[in-house]
Amino acid sequence: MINKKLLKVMNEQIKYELESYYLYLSMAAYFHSISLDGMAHWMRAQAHEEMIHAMKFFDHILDRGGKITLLDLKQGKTDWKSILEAWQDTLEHEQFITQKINDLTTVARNEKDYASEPILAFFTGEQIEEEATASRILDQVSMVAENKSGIFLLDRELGTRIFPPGSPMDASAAAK
Ligand code: OFO
Repeated sequence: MINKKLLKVMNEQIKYELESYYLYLSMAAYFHSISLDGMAHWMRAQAHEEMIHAMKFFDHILDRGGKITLLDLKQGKTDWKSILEAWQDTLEHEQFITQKINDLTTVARNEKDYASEPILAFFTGEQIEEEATASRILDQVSMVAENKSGIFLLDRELGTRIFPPGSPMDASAAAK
């Protein structure tokens, strides 16, 4: 049985992961609206990953006999002034999620909830990757800044991100 305090923060984490899903879906819409379909594709893949994250916590709670409580999602940002601002928000958001995973780990350790160690170790590693990727793309966007051909090339590169097969988020697969 999952520890009660941990159950509360894990239910909150489902909400944060779903808010991440929403944020990246919103960014995908923003990038589509300015014809940067590669960046939009990258964001759709990121949104797909966030749904998987939410479901990992969802299933962990169920497996351990806990009650799922789906909380209200906060209304997130729906527009950005620039490409740079969107990528800055991406990195900032991932740093926020890393803090939330750290907080979860602290609760689990204080409550001696050892069964949650594998899932929290997975997310600790995942956040290193998420921050590193967002930071690298942000650096590249800053590098090309107002250079339109640089943005065009970066957009093409980001458009090569691979989706898991059959993802409903993959617009190119739906078009086939
Ligand atoms: Fe779930 O890692 Fe990003 O937010």
